[in-house]
Amino acid sequence: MTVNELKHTGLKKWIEEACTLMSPDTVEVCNGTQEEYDRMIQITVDTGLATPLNPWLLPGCVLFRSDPSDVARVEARTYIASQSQQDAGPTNNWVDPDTLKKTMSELYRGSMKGRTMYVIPFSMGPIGSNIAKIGVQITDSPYVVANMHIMARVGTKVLDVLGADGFYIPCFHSVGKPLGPGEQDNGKWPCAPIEKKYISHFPETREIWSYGSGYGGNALLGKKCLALRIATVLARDEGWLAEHMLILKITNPKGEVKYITGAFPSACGKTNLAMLVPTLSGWKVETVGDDIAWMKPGPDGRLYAINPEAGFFGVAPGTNMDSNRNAMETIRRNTIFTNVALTEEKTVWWEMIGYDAPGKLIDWTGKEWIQDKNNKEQKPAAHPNSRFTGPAKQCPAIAKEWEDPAGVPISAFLFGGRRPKTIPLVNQAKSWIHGVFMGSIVGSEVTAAALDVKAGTIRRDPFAMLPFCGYHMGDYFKHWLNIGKQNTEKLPKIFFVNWFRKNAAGKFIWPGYGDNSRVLAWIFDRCDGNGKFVDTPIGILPTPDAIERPAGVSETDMAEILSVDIEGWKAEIADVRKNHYPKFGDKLPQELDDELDAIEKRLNA
Ligand code: OXD
Ligand code: MN
Repeated sequence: MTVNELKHTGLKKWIEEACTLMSPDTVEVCNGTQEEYDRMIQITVDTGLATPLNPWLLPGCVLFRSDPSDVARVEARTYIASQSQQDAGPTNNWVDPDTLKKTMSELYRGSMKGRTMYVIPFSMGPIGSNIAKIGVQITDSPYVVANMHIMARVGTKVLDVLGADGFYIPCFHSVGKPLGPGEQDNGKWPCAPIEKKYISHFPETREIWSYGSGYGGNALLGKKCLALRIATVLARDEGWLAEHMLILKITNPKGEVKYITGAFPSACGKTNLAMLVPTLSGWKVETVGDDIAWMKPGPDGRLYAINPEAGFFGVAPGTNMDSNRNAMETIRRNTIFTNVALTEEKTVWWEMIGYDAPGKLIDWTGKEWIQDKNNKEQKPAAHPNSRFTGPAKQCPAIAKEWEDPAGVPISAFLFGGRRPKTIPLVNQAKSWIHGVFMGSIVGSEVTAAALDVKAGTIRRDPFAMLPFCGYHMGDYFKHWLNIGKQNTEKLPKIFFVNWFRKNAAGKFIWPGYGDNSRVLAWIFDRCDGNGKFVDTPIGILPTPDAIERPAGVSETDMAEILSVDIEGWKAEIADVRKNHYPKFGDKLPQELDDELDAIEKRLNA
């Protein structure tokens, strides 16, 4: 389809303006067909950016290696450009929107020279669902087009729903590397230097402008930019929730079903939990989503969730047949790998894939790599943030209702993080406000010393939304409290879980992975008012015999991870009071301050 054939006059005008600014050689409106996907992949193969993988072992799969400056989300270059700085809040970078647009317009000027501008109409959520939203991304990256084909619903069917005057979120994207006459990428991943990368959000006008990066969350604008940062603003204004949450379906041995969502900071095993294979006999877990949940009250007053995405953009290292069999099965075909290592057989390998490197590899930087297990300093063959982009429909554990436009009714919210001490295995909130308090203090131990934070310290990441909330986090807490004022008896129950407690020797006490089903079973029962419990100063905990112990966990271990560490909790409360809550200034809702006082009082009683 050509731009002239578009029915939506606003969209047509927006594309024409973008063309004038960015000067692409040609423009193509994406139709979302397999032919189009195959053509995008072929272009990247022809320009030396993609390596086709072994068609017998990994049919339909390709490997990309990005530029070393373009391997992850760039939080320091991510902006919430609201009219007033106060609205972006203390946890976001802010620039005045007019200033930012001026700066970025200069960068966009001529940025697509020598390239094709692709126009990708996409739906976040099943097409036509009343929870779904439409976006239109323009991009000069065929890699992005192919990834968007997997991660969202794209093409003509979206334009049909948009009609002549429907609402869409306009998303600009350019890798920021125009080509001279006759020039080609020639195997060099196109992007701009770090100081020219901008991932910008304009919450009032619902716009996204991204420049200079071709990677993941910076470039696949439906995901973090639209489905979280812009969607949080829409959700606040329209009375729903846009959250960094997995969605799972759990069935008990009697065949009864519940749906649970869970928010965990990055690198806490969210994808693994969404796809877990229970070790508890008779129980079943299926996947609805692994990263984002959009939830709206349904006609019966319950909250209904959809997964706005259509694929998984998962971290490869650490994914193996034990940690996540379902993910491994999902990515056996039609998958895009980025920055993993290549084997001589033209398959993929990464650290902790479950077996040693099979011979000589090409690492993510394109160099020869031979595994040397005696060399503790050896750099990894796959980048630690290397990824797979795989279609959700290929997941063996995908729930049959994962594309139900009405969504699935949620019974429980989980919050969690990596907490080696103090935080018990599972803790049910006593009330909605207590649950919001739990979400507001989510924290996770910093494991990689690469961050500007000392390894071993706790980085607070409220609701696992720190990099993803499009407005002031204090107002976001208030929004959560407001949601709790409606249909109170139908609201999901809230739980805090912690799979990462360590013993005195520094070893994990709880095995995690499939054994987390034991905790989910208790949560399931608590949603019906069942399950053995004790009421404690910090919340409702299981009795030590309420959760069936997995192999290797002794009675003493269980008592330890289900105990109330009074002194640890006093320190936790003191840390929240001194270092965390003051960040939100007078936007911190009084209810949360009161909750802090109430818990402290109970701990001192
Ligand atoms: C992600 C993240 O990539 O949370 O999903 O960082
Ligand atoms: Mn995420």
